[in-house]
Amino acid sequence: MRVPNLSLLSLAVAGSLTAALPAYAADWNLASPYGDASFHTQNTKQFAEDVAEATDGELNITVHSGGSLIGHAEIKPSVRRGTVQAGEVFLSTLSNESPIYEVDTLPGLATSYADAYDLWQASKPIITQMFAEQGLMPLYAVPWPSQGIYTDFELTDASQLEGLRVRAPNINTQRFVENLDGIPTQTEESDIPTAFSTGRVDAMITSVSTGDSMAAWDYVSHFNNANLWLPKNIVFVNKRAFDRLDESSQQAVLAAAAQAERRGWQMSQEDGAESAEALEANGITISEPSEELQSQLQAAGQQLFDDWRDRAGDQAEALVDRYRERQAQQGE
Ligand code: PCA
Repeated sequence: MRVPNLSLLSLAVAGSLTAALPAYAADWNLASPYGDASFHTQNTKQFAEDVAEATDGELNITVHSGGSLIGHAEIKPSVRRGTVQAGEVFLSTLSNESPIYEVDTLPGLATSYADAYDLWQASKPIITQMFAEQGLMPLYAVPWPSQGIYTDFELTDASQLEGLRVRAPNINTQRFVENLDGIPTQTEESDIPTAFSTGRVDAMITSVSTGDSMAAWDYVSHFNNANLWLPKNIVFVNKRAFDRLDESSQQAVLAAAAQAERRGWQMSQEDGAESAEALEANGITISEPSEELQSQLQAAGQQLFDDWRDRAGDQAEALVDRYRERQAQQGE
């Protein structure tokens, strides 16, 4: 009996397989802490669809929402290692790395979408550089609607916050709560319902969007539209994974990212308006801060800003100067 030459046979099989495959196909995983109810996740899923379409399926990005693949704090380290190719995080949670990441949670600095966009333009070069030093590349950033205060009573005076356990999504919000003599608790968005139902928190600071997706009306009755700041999510990729794509796929990713950024800023505004309506429809009273409360919040905010300045360093100061210059030029 003649024994077939196995090595030649396997070469032939391998050859025909290669010929059947497109030039290069890649599958990326993108991890996000936010659930499917969030407009951020909807935008990121649309981004993934746009990339698949533009590359004719050669780059498939699977979005793992709601922290289902990895927890929020592990997303950036995992993308750095390359165990997942892309991620989305709440930018200000990186503040333990640098005060640069706190600029979009500084009270009174940028409280409209136009100002927040200027601040992002002023921040982008330095954030891109800091990400590049870690082998990462930002794709786009999108703000949440402005942050306000949810309570189960009508908030008219900051003294009502004394001793209250207030849920906060990042360190600067925690500091802000401390400046108001409240007791801050850092809680992920997805843990909000449990935090309230187990009595771990009495109040929270977040946007109308998160209040709506987390059914705030189950736990609180009032939203004070304090308009503290418009913090952003950032979507980014492992640079080695990006470099491995062929040129046309790289272009497709960048084009879809630019489109996702434009769409996301629009969605944030629309979702803000719709979420406010949904909150009211479910019985939440929305009010603007009284003059008294406004000046108390401003004082707590000023303290936060001054403390930030003390630890910010030259690069962070330069960023704020760049932002102010942009604003001054536009005002001319
Ligand atoms: N929602 C997220 C981040 C900011 C926001 O509006 C949260 O509260 O966790």
